[in-house]
Amino acid sequence: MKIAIVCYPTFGGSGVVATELGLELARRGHEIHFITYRQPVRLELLNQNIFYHEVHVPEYPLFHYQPYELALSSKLVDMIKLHKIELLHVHYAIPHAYAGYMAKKMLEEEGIKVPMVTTLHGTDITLVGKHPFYRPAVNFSINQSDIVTSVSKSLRDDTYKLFEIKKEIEVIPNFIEIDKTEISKQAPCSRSLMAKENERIITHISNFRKVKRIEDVIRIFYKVQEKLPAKLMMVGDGPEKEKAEQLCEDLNISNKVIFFGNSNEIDKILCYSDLFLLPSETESFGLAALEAMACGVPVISTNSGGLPEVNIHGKTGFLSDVGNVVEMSENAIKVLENEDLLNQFKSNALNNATLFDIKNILPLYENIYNKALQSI
Ligand code: GMT
Repeated sequence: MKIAIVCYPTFGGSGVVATELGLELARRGHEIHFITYRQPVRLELLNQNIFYHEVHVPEYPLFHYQPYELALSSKLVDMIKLHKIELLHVHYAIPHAYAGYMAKKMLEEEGIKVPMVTTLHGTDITLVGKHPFYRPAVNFSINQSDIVTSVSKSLRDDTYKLFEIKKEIEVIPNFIEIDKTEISKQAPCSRSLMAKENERIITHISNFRKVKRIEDVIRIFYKVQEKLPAKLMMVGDGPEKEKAEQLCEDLNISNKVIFFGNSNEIDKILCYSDLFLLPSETESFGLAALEAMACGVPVISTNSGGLPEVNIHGKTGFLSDVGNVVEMSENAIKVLENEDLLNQFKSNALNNATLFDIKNILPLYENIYNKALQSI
């Protein structure tokens, strides 16, 4: 199949999922065209069957806001015609499904029919999409998609609650490439560079937005390091990072916390981690938690959104109500101070992650694509 993928090219989970999906589809012989404003962070261009088309938005001083949706839909029309693309897969309702719908309509004028699959990722629904300023457009674009998928049951249910959706939403969970993590596990793990032998290593990875409750990460760690020797690895960048660094100074734990910034070496950091913290306000899925589990790292998280579908309470980690820092730190200590329990959780985490291996999930997308092609 010739497929166009539209996504956000940033470090966010949706961009990662879209990129990894495209790469695996290309390996299976499909021709994949990424169409976005920057090369996606995990996209290696020197792959067979991979193409990247950049959307340029010309700056014009008259406009207060430059019209990205217009540039994207025009680029979609041009690329779909030029490369005879058969199917459009947009990740994120805002603004991709909206721009995709316009592209479809323009193409229809020329007698070209291209089905559109829309994958909902969370922020486009539970955080931004439901805002009254966007809601009608999001509602419309979802209903106009030929097939709609969501990354968790929880996100599917939220979408039905928040919008008037007339279509069936199919759940296709996010995935991990187990083979790749197995290969990276063979590389030497430089744990000794980061912590002493007797110290436990706790890790958090995110884009440091408010929804990630970074302060809770620091406060959980604060309580843990009072009970046992530990280090905290903070990976990622975003608006809450400076505040987090300040809080570490105020709590006098800066010497135990390492801020890495954005990193392309997540596996190398996870290889020496003993525990992963994800105390988010909401999380449609929690791809970062799954990536940690695939490296055998148990997870202490909240029970919000789709997290219980990934992190199994009492098995791969523990779940708590949002903001319950005391319980999350007690659970962290429980796992970290008992070597046998920690090892049991590590192996459970890895086993559960294998259920989300790309090999199991990719055929679900291929089925959806075939269904979409038959629907037009
Ligand atoms: O919240 C993020 O870290 C980024 C965000 C995005 O918009 O890319 O992630 C969303 O999509 C990911 C991939 O499907 C999910 O794993 C995240 O849980 C989801 N974030 C939220 O729902 C807040």
